[in-house]
Amino acid sequence: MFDSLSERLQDIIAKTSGQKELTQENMQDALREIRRALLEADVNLRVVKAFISNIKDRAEGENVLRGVNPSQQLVKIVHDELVELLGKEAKHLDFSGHPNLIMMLGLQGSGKTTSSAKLAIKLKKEGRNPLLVACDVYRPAAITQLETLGKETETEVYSEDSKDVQSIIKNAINYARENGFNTLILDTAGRLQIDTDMMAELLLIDRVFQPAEKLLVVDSMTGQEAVNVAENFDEQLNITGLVLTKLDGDSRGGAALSIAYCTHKPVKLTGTGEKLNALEDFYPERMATRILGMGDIVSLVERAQEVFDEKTAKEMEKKMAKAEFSFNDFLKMQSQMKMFGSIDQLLGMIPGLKISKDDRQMLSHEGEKQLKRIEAFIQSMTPEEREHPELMNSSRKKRIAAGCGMPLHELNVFINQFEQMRKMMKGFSDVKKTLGGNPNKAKLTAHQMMKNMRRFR
Ligand SMILES: Nc1nc2c(ncn2[C@@H]2O[C@H](COP(=O)(O)OP(=O)(O)OP(=O)(O)O)[C@@H](O)[C@H]2O)c(=O)[nH]1
Ligand SMILES: [Mg+2]
Repeated sequence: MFDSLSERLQDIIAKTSGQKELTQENMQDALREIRRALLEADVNLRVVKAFISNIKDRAEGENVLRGVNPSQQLVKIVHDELVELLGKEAKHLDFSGHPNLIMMLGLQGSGKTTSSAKLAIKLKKEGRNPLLVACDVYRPAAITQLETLGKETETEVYSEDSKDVQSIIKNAINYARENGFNTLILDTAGRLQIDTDMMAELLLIDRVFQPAEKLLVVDSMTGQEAVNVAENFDEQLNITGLVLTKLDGDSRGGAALSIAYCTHKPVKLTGTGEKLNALEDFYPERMATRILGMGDIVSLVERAQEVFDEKTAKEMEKKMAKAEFSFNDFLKMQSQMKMFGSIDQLLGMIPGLKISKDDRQMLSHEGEKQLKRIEAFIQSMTPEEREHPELMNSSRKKRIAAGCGMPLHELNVFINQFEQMRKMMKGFSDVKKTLGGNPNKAKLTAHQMMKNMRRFR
């Protein structure tokens, strides 16, 4: 459903990817386009305004991160704001009450009856024992429809040949208690528009039975009107959550994205098809990643945020530039790299870096093997030696070799190569810098990096 919005956002971000830094000017362009994309996708105007203003504030306030480029950082900001917009954390159904009551409400045709049956299947899978209750006593075929769905889903349906909804629910509760059902799904009647009769009935059910869940079922295809309807229902009934149906449809979907923000109520479930297993829990995080389609970049930036603490990185860069890089610095850097994941994973996450899988694995394998040997070597040194590579002499080398069980000549090779290693580290910092810019250049530098690695074998 969000395909076109998704494409638009990805295009906008791709446009910023050649830039070295996000200046106020090019940020403004990006924001203007994001705004337009959201409006075209039918996102509510209020939501768009808040969204853009939040992105702007964050982009201006955020430090430049090492290891990622500004466009990747923008992806992360847009992603986080989308998560925020969609309700931040997943909220699941409330199963309190004996029995537990879940009331489905909404306009005609929004998908209440279908979603009730889908929910029954889902709850059974989760080990609950649901009973469907036919509360739509107005539409002639409503009860038959629910009964058919009950057969298909092998769920018992409670219905009565009566127009008194209150008494039906009361009897259904007794029936459930006697027959071991722990959740009642109340399939209520829909109207073309919100009217006073409908509201009065729902309010009465709410007051008398106090269902744990009052789920407003909203058809995602209905556009901005859905936002108004949801706000209206919520004002009068204080709903507990939303079910967004027909997310499999081909409309723009922006309205559906706006409802959680406008009502401050969580989307708890989504309907994604006509089949009866097409009902899913809603996860703001997953939905945001789906819309933006850039999960890898988001996790790259998150890890960079965790790993690269600004100060250490600056210190190291200075040392590298002056070739004062010590064995300790090497260990520190290596532990940061490890937090990033394997070299293979790291290379795989860098967008635009096109090296073949074989090359990547070779690079990663060689790199990791080499790093392990150097690590063992350094760990056998005294603290002083680690800080001052120039202290190395033949008796120290003998001791260290014995300590880590490596032949002396290998240690000699290592020490001779330590200078080269500093160069390689410097090379790696250049790769990081280059990756902030042109991906084609990055490709070239990755080749240089491989050459460096080969020299170490
Ligand atoms: N594609 C798709 N169709 C859906 C979905 N949910 C419901 N529908 C369809 O929407 C139509 C209306 O669904 P119902 O469940 O009868 O809606 P309702 O809210 O109970 O309608 P009333 O009882 O008349 O108020 C049916 O044809 C369903 O198959 C969904 O997630 N995806
Ligand atoms: Mg119905």
